[in-house]
Amino acid sequence: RALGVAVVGTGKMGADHVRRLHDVVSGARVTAVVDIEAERAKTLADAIEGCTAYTEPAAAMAAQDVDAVLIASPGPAHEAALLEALGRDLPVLCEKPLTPDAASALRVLAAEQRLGHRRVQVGFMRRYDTEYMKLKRLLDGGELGRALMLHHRHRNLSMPPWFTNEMLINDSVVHEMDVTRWLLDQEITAVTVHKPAPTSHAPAGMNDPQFVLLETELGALVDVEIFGHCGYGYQVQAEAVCERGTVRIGDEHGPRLSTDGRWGGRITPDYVERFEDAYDREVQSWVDATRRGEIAGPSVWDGYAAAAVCEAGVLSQREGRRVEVELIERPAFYR
Ligand code: ISE
Repeated sequence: RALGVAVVGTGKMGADHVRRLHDVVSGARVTAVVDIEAERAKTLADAIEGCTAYTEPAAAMAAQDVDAVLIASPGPAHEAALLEALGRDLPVLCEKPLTPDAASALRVLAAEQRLGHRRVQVGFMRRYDTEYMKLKRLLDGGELGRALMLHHRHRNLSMPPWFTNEMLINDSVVHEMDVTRWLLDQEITAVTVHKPAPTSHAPAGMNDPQFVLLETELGALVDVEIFGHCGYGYQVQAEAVCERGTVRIGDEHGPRLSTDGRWGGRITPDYVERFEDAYDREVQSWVDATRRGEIAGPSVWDGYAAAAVCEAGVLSQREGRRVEVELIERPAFYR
């Protein structure tokens, strides 16, 4: 039968995943939606046959028709929902970040290991983006030689009003932390956050943009420009500098138009549109694997490692110094 999914959190991403599970993905149906805002959950549930609205994740997870959980609530709410799902041995797709700090990520790591088998995939969707996948294949193929540096640019049109300085690291740069670890197949060992004079479009107190320097265990250097209020669109680009060549991704999306003495194209306004294909591929592969009784994709270890790097990043952001990343030894369970 189709996988009955409870979607926890129905904000921008959660509502988009409900639509995706309902209209795009095969083999799954949304049987529950959960939100502390009861009305919001009810409106979504009413539009889907056989879907019930809840305000408590635990109540939804206890329902007969719920086989799996997609967590899309804000980061600080993830730990409780993850522990609840693991306690019930339910498969989970958890939006990034896994949790907002290393200690809480370690509690999830411990709970999954106690269960004895992997149940959680972390929503680092860039790993499912076609261009990132091609870049990964190129780097793994070895024809360009060793990767020496990565340059990342991560620009948002603007940020929601509740976005903080720390969230620029924990919710935005966390993506670059994950893709860096994945692309290079190395852990990140140190973080330094630099803060140029902010744009006048940033809210008071926010350092925007920021320039983040990552060091990896085999000595690669990685820079990330995070710009929350660039004001013109959503852009995510990366360049790998290798011994025998360079690769750039994310430069152009969609049709290039020539008219009226000009050429150009449209820049996507947000991540929901820019990474639509990646989200589709991510959720479909989670559903397929889950129905086969398997789990794949970014693991709780990846979520923990990214959280530890974020924690070092937030400290560096606050104290204006280079901070080394502390990781526990990788358990055999996650090898
Ligand atoms: C948002 O939460 C995301 O995850 C997006 O992918 C990221 O680009 C954006 O900066 C975050 O706010």
